[in-house]
Amino acid sequence: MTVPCRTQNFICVLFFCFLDVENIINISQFLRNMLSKKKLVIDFYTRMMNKMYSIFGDMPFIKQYWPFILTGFLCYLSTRIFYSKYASQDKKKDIINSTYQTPDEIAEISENNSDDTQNDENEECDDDYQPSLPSDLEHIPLNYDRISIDETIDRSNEFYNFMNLRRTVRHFSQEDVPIEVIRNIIRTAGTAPSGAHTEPWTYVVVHNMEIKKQIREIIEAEEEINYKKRMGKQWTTDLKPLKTNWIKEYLTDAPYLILLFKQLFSFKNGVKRMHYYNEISVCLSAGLLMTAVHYAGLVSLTSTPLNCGPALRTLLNRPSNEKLVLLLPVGYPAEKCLVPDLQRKDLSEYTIEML
Ligand code: IYR
Repeated sequence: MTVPCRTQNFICVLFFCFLDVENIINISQFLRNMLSKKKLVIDFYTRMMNKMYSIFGDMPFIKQYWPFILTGFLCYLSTRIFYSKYASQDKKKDIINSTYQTPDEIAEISENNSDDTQNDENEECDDDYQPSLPSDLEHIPLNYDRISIDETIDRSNEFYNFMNLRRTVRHFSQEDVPIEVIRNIIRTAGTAPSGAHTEPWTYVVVHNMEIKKQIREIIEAEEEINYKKRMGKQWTTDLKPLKTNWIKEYLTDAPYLILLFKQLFSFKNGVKRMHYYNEISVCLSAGLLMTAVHYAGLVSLTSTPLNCGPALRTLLNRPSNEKLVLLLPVGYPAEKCLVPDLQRKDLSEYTIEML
């Protein structure tokens, strides 16, 4: 049977459409896998060739024009290879520009890109890996005291009422706070859960006025550009009711500045330790820190100094595997401290109950 010329053309077009970037990558990965299993490859190749011959044997168009089709395909392939080479160079640039991805980020399938391929590492032998925690880590009984349901209800209510009093403060008293209090607050923050118990946080506590002044200089200079040029009209308009700007007296008024860095990875006994979910872990720790500050009768501000991370990291001598996440001034509120009269959303506005 002879396949019509138009159908053969259609098959060629389909073939090229099918070979988009992802498919080229998939095919090359597939070929690499196959090469590691030579016998399978030979079998597969023989079967493919027989199949191709039986298909194309009945297609005079393809039979006649195969050199053009092949040339077209090779041109297509070299363009793709050229493209992916540049894409991988861009990727390297991204790493240098610190868009370093941890294994959890690599493993995550984005919402609009369903991908069931496994992380390449999974194909390696299990013996190549050693856990960061001891492999014979003991599991012990939970230290837990059960309280009555009435007490649970009372405590949850009391704690909510207490936490509801927490306010973000931008006007600090210069009154000092014992370092012991700050240490206990950070100890509390250190009880946060973290990815694979990697505890990927570094808390830098600054009390020294000279360093606080330098931090303020760096932040005010950068925030002035942020507010005037980078943040945009909508953002600065949204911030107007909160009366924030690039002048940040709290950076020298508050007795303590706590700078929280996320550690992307670390080294333990010369072995690199991956810090999974490091940003989430650090944010959980920050939540506990804020709670502990409030419980200790102090106030804080969870500030995110935009574009100041590298300069502050350098000033504070932190290594390049650490990135600044938050800066919190901590202390007592100024005597005539004002806060914006904000209302919190009602529970029903941000909760969906499926009871
Ligand atoms: N980081 C700036 C701007 C800022 C941004 C947000 I979103 C705020 O809620 C508050 C301030 C600053 O600290 O002024």
